[in-house]
Amino acid sequence: MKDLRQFIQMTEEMGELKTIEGAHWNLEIGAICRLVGAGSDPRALLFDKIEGYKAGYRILANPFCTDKRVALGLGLTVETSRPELVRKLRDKLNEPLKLIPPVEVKDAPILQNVQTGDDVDLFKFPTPKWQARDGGRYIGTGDNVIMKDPDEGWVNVSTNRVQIHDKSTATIYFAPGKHGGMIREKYWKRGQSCPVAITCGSEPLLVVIGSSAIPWGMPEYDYAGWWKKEPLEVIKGPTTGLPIPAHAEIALEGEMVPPDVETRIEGPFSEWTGHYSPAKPESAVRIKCVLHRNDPIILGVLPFLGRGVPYGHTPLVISAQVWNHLDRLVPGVKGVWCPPEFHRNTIVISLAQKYGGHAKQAALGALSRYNYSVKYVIVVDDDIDPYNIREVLFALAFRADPEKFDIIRDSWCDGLEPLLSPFKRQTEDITHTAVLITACKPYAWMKDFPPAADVNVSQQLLEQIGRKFKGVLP
Ligand SMILES: Cc1cc2nc3c(=O)[nH]c(=O)nc-3n(C[C@H](O)[C@H](O)[C@H](O)COP(=O)(O)O)c2cc1C
Ligand SMILES: [Mn+2]
Repeated sequence: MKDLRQFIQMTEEMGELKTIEGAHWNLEIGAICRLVGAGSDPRALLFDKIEGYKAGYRILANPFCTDKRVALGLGLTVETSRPELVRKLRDKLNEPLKLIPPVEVKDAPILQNVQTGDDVDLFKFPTPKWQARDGGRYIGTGDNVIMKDPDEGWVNVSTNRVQIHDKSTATIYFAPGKHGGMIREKYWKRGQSCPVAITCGSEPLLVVIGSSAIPWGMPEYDYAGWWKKEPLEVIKGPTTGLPIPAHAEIALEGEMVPPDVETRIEGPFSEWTGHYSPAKPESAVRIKCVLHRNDPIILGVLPFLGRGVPYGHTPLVISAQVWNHLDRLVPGVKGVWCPPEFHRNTIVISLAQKYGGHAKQAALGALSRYNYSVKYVIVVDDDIDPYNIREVLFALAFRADPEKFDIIRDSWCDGLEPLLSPFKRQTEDITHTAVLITACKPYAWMKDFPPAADVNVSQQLLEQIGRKFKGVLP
């Protein structure tokens, strides 16, 4: 897959696309995304003929609301079973990592339209105001923010929300400790603005990779090359020189000025925590150049859908990364899942306990692989299905002893954490408390633990009552 258009076409072939014409960018598109996303048939939505905009200037939203489309986006064979999908992804991530750098091309769809100087106009795209209390219009949700480390020379690519403020000014939100934010600080410390390119709409894999926890210093484009088994085609950005995917839909080039030069109020934005982020000053991004394909398509990946909608690629990616890590660390891991019901702040590990301390070791291992914004690590026994939230809650109710919860203080979190007090925000103490919960039978007296009630009726009993109550039982 090279671009978003191919994803749209394949989604249509799977019968999972719905085209909607005539919606307004102001709240209507966001409302439709929520309604359809929360419904029984959460199709991908292609908005066209958006009110006040040219036909063909489109938005593709809700790409990842079904596991089938997540699989498609990840480049995996389309599976309907979630455990199978996690297994496929784990296999993929276990392939030997051989980074493949991008190749530069001269001729590319993204160069079909290029505007600079006074011709730059961010409002030429039908950017939605997604939710009622959003601070403005967000062009960047399923996007990529591209920056070069000024010391080390590698290119970071991340997914961050991007708000537009006027014809040529935008803002980007970076959580503390994430690569993009740390790179821009390096420029500011030298008194320089930080060059940046933003793409809004590309093959969805680049959003998956841009939003997954890969190490500092590892260029996401090269990682994408490894994933795809072929180099990503890029152009050299006309004003920044930054590499921009040749098949992206829209690219914005500009610079993030130091905050003492100019800021704009960024947010609020309805976020993955199911709450609005606070509004606060962020560095102004001065857009110098806009590039887009003919009839461009904005990609909308809406974090706010997390409340009420079983959505997203993030639980899959985190689960596969953590499981693979744990398999190298401890025996007996039967499953790892990051239940979407807990958004993405909980990791559940199903474990066949083999020795004292095993459960705690697994919990610590999970937190060492994926720490960011994780609030609960729950270890359950291997008779508990981690994909079944009822089972996990059952284990919490009857096999977790609150007296034995381990509290991890000052843990790394997102600035969007709703529990951050005004004082913590003021002092930039962006941390929270995490808890390790062993919701499993105490190893020391496991053999004496009361047997669990039978969930399944034995085959023999099933046949017996089937015969005896034929015509009586459903
Ligand atoms: C749809 C979506 C939107 C996101 N928006 C932001 C954001 O606005 N700010 C942020 O710091 N992280 C955001 N993230 C999470 C980052 O993409 C993720 O933490 C990533 O690992 C950051 O990459 P980096 O460490 O290379 O900077 C978002 C993730 C997704 C899936
Ligand atoms: Mn990175």
